Formats: sequence, structure tokens, C-alpha cells
Amino acid sequence: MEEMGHYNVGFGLDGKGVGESDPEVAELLKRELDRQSSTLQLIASENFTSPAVLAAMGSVLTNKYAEGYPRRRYYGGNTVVDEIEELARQRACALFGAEHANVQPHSGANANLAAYMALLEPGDTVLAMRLDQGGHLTHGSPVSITGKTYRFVSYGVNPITEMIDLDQVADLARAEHPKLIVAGATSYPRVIDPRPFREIADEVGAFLMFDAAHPAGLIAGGVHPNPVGLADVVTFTTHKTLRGPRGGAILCRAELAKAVDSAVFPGLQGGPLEHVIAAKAVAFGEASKPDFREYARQVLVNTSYLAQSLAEEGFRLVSGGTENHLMLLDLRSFNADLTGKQAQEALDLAGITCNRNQIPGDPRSPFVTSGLRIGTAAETTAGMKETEMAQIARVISRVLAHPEDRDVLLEVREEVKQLCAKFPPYPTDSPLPGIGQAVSKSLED
Ligand code: DSN
Repeated sequence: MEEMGHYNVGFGLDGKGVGESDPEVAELLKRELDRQSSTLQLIASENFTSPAVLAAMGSVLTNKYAEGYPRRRYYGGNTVVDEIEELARQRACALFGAEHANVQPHSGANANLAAYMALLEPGDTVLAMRLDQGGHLTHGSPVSITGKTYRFVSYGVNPITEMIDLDQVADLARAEHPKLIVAGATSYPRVIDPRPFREIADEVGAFLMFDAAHPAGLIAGGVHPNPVGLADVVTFTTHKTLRGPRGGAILCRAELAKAVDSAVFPGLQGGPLEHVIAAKAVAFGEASKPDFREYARQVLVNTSYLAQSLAEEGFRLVSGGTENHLMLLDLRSFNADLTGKQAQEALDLAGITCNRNQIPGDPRSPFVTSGLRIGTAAETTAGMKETEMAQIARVISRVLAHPEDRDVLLEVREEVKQLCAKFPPYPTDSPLPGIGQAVSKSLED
């Protein structure tokens, strides 16, 4: 904590940090900044936003109620907010080549639910990827409102290749006549090509929705195929590879705009979070710049390099490799008794943050698992490249070879700290909102 004392945490418009009025909260913010800066962030769905994105989220827009849409609000005083939301919508459309964007969903789950509300009636049949094969809770899990409201039929991966079984998708589509087919996943290490899904949807007369929550930044960066124009609706989150604020968004053709907008508000949500929408606009602007294309390219290089290095350490890669920002490790090839839960906990103690994950056909429960999901989007933002990926593979292997050896965990933690110190995710020497320097006197006192 000592060395983080020069950070201001939660820097306000008055030039004062949270610490001047609430040292208790400020201390927690400071500890989290310390954790993110001194340990490896390898959760595939996380990233480090820019200081500008943080600043927009910490702005006066949080004060404003704006139910409705630009120029059609239920409350007064929305002239500036209208311009902000319009800018975010236009930037999202330009970035992905879409006809219409809704930037209000508070999350990816809300975006998905809104898309279903726009396209379906309760009880309608939907074909989507099963959670334990790489899908998402909102792709019809029985514990999700989606699974309780619609009739989901699930496809999965081929047990040999561990890649999406398109023959199964086609067979199920022909047999079940879904009104909607969902493409997209949360723990699938391969490119998802929207074209075969479009062909299958056309053959059976279904809508196609592409959940791009994970690859949105890879699509924006031009290294993954763009589903816009092929899928009727594209949903995504703005905080994963896209590197924006925590939230969701929906893209669609103009003819579906009204149905999508009505589903988000008033169907599902109340007042939009305009401070987050401003931050989404900032992130869309950042993602349209040439250096974001370079970032997306480096994410693929880093992930592939890390995966190959981990394979050399004895870990089996689900599907035999990776083509995106994440990989799934089958731990059983390294140590048949090591569970995902034990591995995640040992890595956490050593300063390496990732999440346990079921692998296709996993004999262990979702709470225990036989796999780990590892992603490079965040540490690539911090500037890490192939050399660091090789080092990360070595430390992961060392920890998992000795998950109960406290000395090893402490040694690795120190090595990780030194590595992270070379790649601070945020500048340490400028007074930036949220993370700048040296204003929170009360924290230092
Ligand atoms: N929780 C997200 C992920 O980690 O992929 C999906 O919602």
C-alpha cells in the first residue's frame, strides 16, 4: 500500500479525491487500484479502460434522468444528454457499419434479453450454445430468465474437434424450427464465423442474433469477421476486448430499430446511465483509431503465444489452440487431480488472476471444474508482448506444479509484482480523473 500513496483515487471536479470526504471508501479504491496494478489480470472478459473512459464515467452526467431516447425524452433538461447519446449511437454505427445502435443496455445480459424481447414472444423456440459448452447464462440456461421465458434448444461443440458443431446446429434448426438462432459464446477460443449461421437461419426462416460480447474489440479492430449485415441483431458488451466502460449495446437493421429500442426502454430498463453512455462514446472513438487495430492484432499474437507456451508446459488446450483473446486449459493433462478451483485459488495467491471454467464434457461441476480460462486483453492494453507471455506461462506452470507450496507462491507473487511494475495500466505521474497523482492528502496522512 505504501508505494501507492501518491495516487489520487476518485479525483473530483473540485480537484479533491474521494479521500478528502470519505477516506474509508477511498482506501478501498486505492487497494483495488493497487491490486489491478500489481497482479496479473488474465480474466478474459476484463480490460483496463483509458483514463478518458474513467473520467466520463465519473462525470456530472450521473445526475441526469433521461428516460426515452434523443429528442423523445420524458424529462426536461436533456439537450446536452441528447447530443451525448446521439454521438455514442453514431460512433457505434460507424465503428461496426450498422444502421442502428442502442447504447442504453446496462449490461450484456440486458442487451441479450432486450434482443429476445424485440424478436420473440414468450414460449418461442431459440437455438443457442449451451453454457457448459462455451455459451452464456443468457443463452437459455434454466436458471436464467431467458431459459424460463423462451424455449431454448442447445447446440454444442464437436466432442473430437471441440469446435462448434455446425452440422448439429443445422440438424437442430431443421428439426426444431427456431424463431431465432443465437451465435456467440463466452468461453470459446475460436473465431465464430457468422456466415454459416446466416445460411442455416435463412434455410429455416429464423432470425439470427450474434452475441459479440467477447470479440467486439477484435471485430472493431478488424481481426475477426464482422457479423453486422449478416446477423439481424448484434449484441455486445463494451468492457471486454472493446476496452470501454462496463455496459452493453445492441446493433440492428433500421427496420428493427423501433422494436429494439422499445424493448430496452420501456420494456426492460428505466433511466439510462448517461455517464456510462458518454464513456461508451469515448471508447467507440478510441476503437476507431489506428492504434486500436494494432492493439487487436497484438491481442491475437499474445494469446496465441501464451497458449503455445502453456502447451509446451504440458497443458492441453481445448480445441487445440486459440484464434481470439482467450484460451481454455484442460488441467487434467498437467495433473489429473488438480481442479480448476484449486488452480484458480493457488494462482490468486501468487498474484495471477484468472477464472476456473468448465471444459466441454467436463466431469466436474461448474463450481469445481477441470479447466481454466485465460485471456490477454487486459495485459496487452498494459503493453505486454511475447516476452512477457513466455514469462507468464512459466509462472503459471510453476504455481500449478506446486499449488500448495507457500514458498513457491510467495516467490511467484514477487516475480509477478516486478513484472507488473514494468507495465502500469495507468499513468502514475499525472493528475487524471480517477487515478491521477497526489491530491488525496487525507489518504497520505
Ligand atoms: N461474465 C462474463 C464472462 O466472464 O465472460 C460473461 O457474462
